[in-house]
Amino acid sequence: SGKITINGQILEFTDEKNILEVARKAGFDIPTLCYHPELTVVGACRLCVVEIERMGIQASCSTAPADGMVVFTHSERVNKVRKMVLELLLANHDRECTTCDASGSCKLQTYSNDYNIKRLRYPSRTEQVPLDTSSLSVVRDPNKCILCGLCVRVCKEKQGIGVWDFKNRGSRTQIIAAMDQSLADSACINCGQCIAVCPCGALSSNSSIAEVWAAIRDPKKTVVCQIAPAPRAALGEMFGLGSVDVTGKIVTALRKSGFDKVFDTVFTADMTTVEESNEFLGRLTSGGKLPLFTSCCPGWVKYAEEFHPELLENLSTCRSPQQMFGSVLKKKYAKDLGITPEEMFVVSIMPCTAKKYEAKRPEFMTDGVYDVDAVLTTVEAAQLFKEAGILFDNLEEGIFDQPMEQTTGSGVLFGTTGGVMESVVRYVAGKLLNAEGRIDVEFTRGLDDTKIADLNVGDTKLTLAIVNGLAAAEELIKKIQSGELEVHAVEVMACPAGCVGGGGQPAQNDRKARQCRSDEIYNIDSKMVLHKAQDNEDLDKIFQKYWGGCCNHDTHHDLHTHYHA
Ligand code: HC1
Ligand code: SF4
Repeated sequence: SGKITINGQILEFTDEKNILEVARKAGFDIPTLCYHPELTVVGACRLCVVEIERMGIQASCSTAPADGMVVFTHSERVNKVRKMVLELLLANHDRECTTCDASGSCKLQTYSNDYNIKRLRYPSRTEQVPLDTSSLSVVRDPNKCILCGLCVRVCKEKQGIGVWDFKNRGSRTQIIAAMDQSLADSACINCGQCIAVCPCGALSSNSSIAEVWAAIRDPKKTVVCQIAPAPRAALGEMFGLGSVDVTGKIVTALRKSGFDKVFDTVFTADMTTVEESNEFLGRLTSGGKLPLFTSCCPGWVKYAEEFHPELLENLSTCRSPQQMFGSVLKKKYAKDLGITPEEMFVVSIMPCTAKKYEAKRPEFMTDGVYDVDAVLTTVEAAQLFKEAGILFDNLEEGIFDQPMEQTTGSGVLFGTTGGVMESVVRYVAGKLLNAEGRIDVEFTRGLDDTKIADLNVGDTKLTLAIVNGLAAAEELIKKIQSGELEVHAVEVMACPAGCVGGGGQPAQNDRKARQCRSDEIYNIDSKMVLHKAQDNEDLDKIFQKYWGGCCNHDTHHDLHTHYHA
């Protein structure tokens, strides 16, 4: 700690790691491209330079504050360097901003405007290289890459995978998927976290908007939508509303866009809770494989398949809520409507790019057609509403369709890290203790990447673990496999903070945004009437009507699966 002078203002600093963080706290935003507060610092882009007395021009991301330092963050010299850095980057960057997915959220675009770059002194690149569109989830446009390396670092440091790598040196430097493979052939688990950190549109989601419009415009298709838990607390950000609950507005926007039926994935999140909790209780009492790992996150499932085939028996056999809904709609509800699975087109709105991959897994089909036909990320859904000319902020609140309308707060919690575990605990506690009404669980909450707690439910002693981020999951798995830790159940979500931090969520997917969305998820739960999955009466009726009850041979056939190596 000590005192530092920034732009003539004397400030105290304590544990800030670098001048950049001190300056931002003091109200001066220093531009950055290769810096991310949650990743290692490389100081490569030089945009964050500041002028320090007696030290000259230095990168503020990699310079620690020291007592007595005198710093200028926006002096003439500093801004001149920044402009030069931006101009050089722009010379090498495909400037097709009008057709770019990142337009409006691109940091290079924003800074070029902020620093008044009006004319470029350097010729722009002429050579265009092909895009990698092999992945169902992530598209890479090398022409827009500025080599900041954030994708390389997030994949290695947060997911422990390391799909991206640098190749060559100097002016020939490129970023490639390891061993020059296409992304689809790599170990990528489709989480989209590299999209979330990409500052300038080199990585984007593989958009499904065109397919969805084609289905809406096809008179032979009944188009049904389901909305995941997490987008309801984030989609409003795309329309300047902040991280507030926009569930009702999304329902209305979907109807106005031409969707025939609108359902809530929270309904099948409740369904998952019922099936998975009973699976868990069954394994506990009959000596089945433990710990039980959740399997609703398709990024985690693919990670387990790639790196931990020995754990696949531990994964819950429950399909994810997205796929349970797909199955209910194509196998059962289509019949109620008097149409074939092929005549129904199921769209889901998900915070997640891996859900696009999950939807195309061969195990999730009915009569030769996919249960879920297209997945729109939160961002893509907002783009579709914009294309439909919908004035989102003024929309009235719509309600979901019968007969799967009722939902509980526990299903909404799926959208944030710890939420699936809390739902299971509420269900199990409610069932074993015959408890009525609300049951709150504390240890499940908060955005830490690993949470472990012991819990007594009546006479049953449980040790439960929750992780988000696959690097953290890997650490936990090591502890379990070495015998250092004994747990009964583990919730794994690949993305930071769980689905609210998914790779398909709006830009500004940082810690603060994730916290706001997560807070709103708990807020929605607290405003709802019901809080445990077993209290969902529509769900009971649907279980009765379609399978003669829950957790039986027939629900197993339609709502479960089996992951193998
Ligand atoms: Fe999720 Fe799930 S919570 S995986 O994070 O279990 O994507 O939101 O839809 O399927 O319900 C995502 C979110 C989502 C599923 C549910
Ligand atoms: Fe790595 Fe996830 Fe990006 Fe795939 S989508 S490259 S796993 S960060």
